[in-house]
Amino acid sequence: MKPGESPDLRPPWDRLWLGGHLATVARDASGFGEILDGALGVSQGRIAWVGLRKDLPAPPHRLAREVHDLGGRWLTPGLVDCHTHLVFAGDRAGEFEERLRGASYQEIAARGGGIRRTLEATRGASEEELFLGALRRLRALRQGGVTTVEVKSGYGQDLDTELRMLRVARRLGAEGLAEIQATLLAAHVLPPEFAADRKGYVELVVQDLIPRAAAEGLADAVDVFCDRIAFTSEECEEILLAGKRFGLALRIHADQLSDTGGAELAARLGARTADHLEHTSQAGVAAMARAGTVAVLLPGAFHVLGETVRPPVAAFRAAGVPMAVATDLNPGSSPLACLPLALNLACIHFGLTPAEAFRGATLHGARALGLDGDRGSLEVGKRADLVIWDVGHPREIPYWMGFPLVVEVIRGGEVVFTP
Ligand code: DI6
Ligand code: FE
Repeated sequence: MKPGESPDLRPPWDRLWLGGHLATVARDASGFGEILDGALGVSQGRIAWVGLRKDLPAPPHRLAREVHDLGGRWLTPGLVDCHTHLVFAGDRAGEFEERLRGASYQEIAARGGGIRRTLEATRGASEEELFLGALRRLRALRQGGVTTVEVKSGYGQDLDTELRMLRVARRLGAEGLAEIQATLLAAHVLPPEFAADRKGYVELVVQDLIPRAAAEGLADAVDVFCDRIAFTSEECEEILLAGKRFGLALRIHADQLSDTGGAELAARLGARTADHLEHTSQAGVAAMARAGTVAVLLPGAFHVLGETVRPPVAAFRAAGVPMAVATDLNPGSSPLACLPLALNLACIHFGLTPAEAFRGATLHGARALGLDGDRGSLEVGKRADLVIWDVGHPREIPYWMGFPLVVEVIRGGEVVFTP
């Protein structure tokens, strides 16, 4: 099918799944959007039919070239991990030990460790080394049912390394394991050569980094880390506005370690998401609700850093702010390559219901990437990115911790992974 062409969804379909249950997570369904004893037809990589098996318009073998039996298992949309730092070199297991002995993330950052440490390792790594490391982590994510992943740069903070990281993200996409959206995390940490020249770094980002990444088609979005240990709201605004001029979607690491008005900034600039949000105020929540900003919750970082202040989940819920959940996979604050485990952490630490958490890693995760019209739920016309789970009910997906529950991962109607 060529871009722009609409798929022919009439039978005979390419494939039909039945003999099990569906969690549609459809926009207008509540909870998991369960369909017991359901059926789902796929044509040309798209969902052609979803409903109760008993409502199928003809006997299964007349409807599709291949009929697959779910064996009583559950079929759900493929998971969307909408916030990862998948590309990096080295690890920070030494800092993990330091933090267990009492040092804080902020103290380690202040003495030149933290993100700076990974920046040095990443600058020294070849494209091939970065690619192979990221590929390994992408495989781990896929084992947990992930079919779409956002990948950030941000461990280079110079032209060469940032573009190299983004090229790796594009290569990962071409590999076919999952669809990749690439984000230029232009302002993550102030690089050492600009220690005495913050303005100079912002200029480099605005005048070189963003235009180059956009011109080479290497980035879909631009992100910034707005916090006391990172960049001020003014610096972030200047960078995000530059991204906007080049047609990039906007994201913000907001209010993770302190309330710096990141949520309000995201809302004011029309950012697609504000991420972390542990310290977001009521005013921030209200601004996000008015602007339609997605709240991306990252319980892995909260868990690993032993944080105590939770994001205002009840307020997001009351205000109707869509909540996505992602791994934040990175070597410092969230060495977590399992999205189902992130869902468990979102339930335990942040009080999400299992259904809210699951929606956060499907429909709302897709919305965080501007892709909710195309995937994230089982609805006719959407991409057939699907997962078959060996569970008695989808609430088990956030419930079990570290269990391999995935039986099959399907992308565009094709099986791409079986354990
Ligand atoms: N917040 C985070 O949790 C990650 N980045 C950010 O801005 C941490 C990245 C790292 O520590 O390497
Ligand atoms: Fe992050």
